[in-house]
Amino acid sequence: MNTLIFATNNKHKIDEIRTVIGSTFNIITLTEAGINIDIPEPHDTIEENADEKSTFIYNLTKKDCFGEDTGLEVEVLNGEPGVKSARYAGEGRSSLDNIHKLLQKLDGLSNRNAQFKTIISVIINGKQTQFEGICKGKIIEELRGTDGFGYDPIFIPDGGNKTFAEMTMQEKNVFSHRRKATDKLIEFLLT
Ligand code: ITT
Repeated sequence: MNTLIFATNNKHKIDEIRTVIGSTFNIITLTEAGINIDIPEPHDTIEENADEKSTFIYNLTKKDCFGEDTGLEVEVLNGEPGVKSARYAGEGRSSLDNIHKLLQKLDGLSNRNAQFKTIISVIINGKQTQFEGICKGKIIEELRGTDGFGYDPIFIPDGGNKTFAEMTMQEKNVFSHRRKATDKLIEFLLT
């Protein structure tokens, strides 16, 4: 069975991707690989930061690995918070701070269209490839639900009537950006 190191420290991402991948492949986390490091995300695009994560771990281990970078892109804010999603309210601030900043910026605006974009960057035998997953939806005006992470309490995917934070992980995976990118990764690994 293929073994891949997943270049992330985000436990929610690990759980979501493991649920999709099941037992098809063996996913090893950074902690399980004995790597205690916060991978830098110095770039201005989600694509470049995703590549940074897989390149960083490949250079360290020379093993097959992948990383992913995700951002929430809000239409009326020209794609903000986008690549800055994790630190929208400032370095070291919480997800709740990020949500409140976003809701403040959208206050009174009727266009609530947004999308999550995930880019998975995988390196197999030294060759790097990317896969994209997009989930379109709307930002609501108040927080709903306690599951999930990040911006989940304020995002309702198109075709759904609950926020991601009101869904089980299995329900979120029906719609999610991360699942769509992971499906493409699985297809690639199986061919
Ligand atoms: P790694 O870099 O270690 O993978 P991270 O938490 O820093 O983990 P990102 O830079 O990709 O991850 O994510 C940016 C932020 O976007 C993240 O901290 C969340 O606040 C938000 N985010 C990402 N995926 C999300 C999702 O599925 N639902 C809600 N918010 C999400």
